[in-house]
Amino acid sequence: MNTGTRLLAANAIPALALIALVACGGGGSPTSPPPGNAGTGTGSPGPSGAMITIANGRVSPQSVTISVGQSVTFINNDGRGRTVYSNPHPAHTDCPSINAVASISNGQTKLTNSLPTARTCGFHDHDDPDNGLLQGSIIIQ
Ligand SMILES: [Cu+2]
Repeated sequence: MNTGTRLLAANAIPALALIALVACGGGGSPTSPPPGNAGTGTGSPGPSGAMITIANGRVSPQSVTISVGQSVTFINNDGRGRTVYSNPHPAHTDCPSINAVASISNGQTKLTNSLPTARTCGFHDHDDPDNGLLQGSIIIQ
């Protein structure tokens, strides 16, 4: 008798899991973010340790140095919207704190989140990812 009951219970679990999966099938699955939005970054901004301006189709300066825990300020004066994300394109996984900038409209100022690790982080314009003028690096030390 016990064996039969156990078999029934074992069969019931996958069936319930399947029902749960189907029930969650609606929009907004966390496993499939929209392109370009992978890794919006966690945490919050730290004190700004450097400033990067986007103007005339390029970022300036292309390399800045900050201390561990600081943020970088991005200013867009390029006359059009830009998108700032961590390398590598399109995964944006190296330094998710940079992804807090994301879309930045003309005239807007945005901060990265606090960069918590001593390393060098590359970034790019997600809508023009191969344009070297819109790429740069943040050295965290
Ligand atoms: Cu990208």
